[in-house]
Amino acid sequence: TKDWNGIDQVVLRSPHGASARVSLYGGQVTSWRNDHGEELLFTSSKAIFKAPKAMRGGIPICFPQFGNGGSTELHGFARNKIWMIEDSPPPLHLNDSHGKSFVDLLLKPSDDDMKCWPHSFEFRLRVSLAADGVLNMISRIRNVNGKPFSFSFAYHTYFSVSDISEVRIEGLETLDYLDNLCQKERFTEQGNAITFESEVDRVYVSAPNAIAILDHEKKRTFVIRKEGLPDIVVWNPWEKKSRAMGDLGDEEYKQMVCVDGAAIVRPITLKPGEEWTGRMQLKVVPSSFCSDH
Ligand code: TA6
Repeated sequence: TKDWNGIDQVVLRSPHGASARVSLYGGQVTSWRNDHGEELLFTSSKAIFKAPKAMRGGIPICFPQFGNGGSTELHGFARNKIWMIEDSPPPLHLNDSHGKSFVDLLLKPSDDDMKCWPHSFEFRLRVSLAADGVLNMISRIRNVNGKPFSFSFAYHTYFSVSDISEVRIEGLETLDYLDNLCQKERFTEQGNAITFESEVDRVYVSAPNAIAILDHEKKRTFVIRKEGLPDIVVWNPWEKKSRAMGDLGDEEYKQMVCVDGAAIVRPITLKPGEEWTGRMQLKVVPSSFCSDH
């Protein structure tokens, strides 16, 4: 199918009614729905499905850099490129196709990309949807260059929540984080789950491989599992920043939270011929009685 800008999107469907949508623009997952057809990812009502920026929502991919300060544009160029569908990618060592609906995408650098980031790579992305509606993303980045290169990476995931003030994130307690609102100064999180009452923009360092986002009002919990991605980004722009963003409604910050599986604090270095794999799995479950109280 085509998205609003005429760019191809691939729709994945589970036998029980769950679905996911992947745009070839950016390799961005633009929708993930459960068996009842409820959308689980946030998309701004003011999202722009047009270059030169990724649309505001879904799961844009940040590569080869997260944030600014590197040699490429903010959050890298991968989210602003047209990816190709690859019919028979090199086999994955983990069995990720059994019983799943999936698509394999490929990104290689253009001449323009090479000007700002002069490294040859092959970036393979598999997005799959399991029969139970679990969404899986596997990124494989290979150095096909003659010399080593380093990069940072994030699955910049916009979760849909009913009211940010009622949201808690569990799994990041007591970790160190770099605060983007304080020149990346390092702080240590206290023992409680994370809640939101103002802008948050942090990179939690060496986070556990499972994190939960509890949506009290919707009585559901997102479980994020990750491999090869040591860090977790947590972002909510809150009121003031939302007003300053043209592609986000003034009040829409209440309905979103970004929680990204990422590799940022220690960039990944690949020698010629080496490949890195970063995997994220998203699942939604009803909140249990215990976590609800
Ligand atoms: O940490 C998240 C973040 O880097 C924020 O600082 C914020 O500006 C953002 O991602 C969104 O970036 P974008 O380029 O998509 O507007």
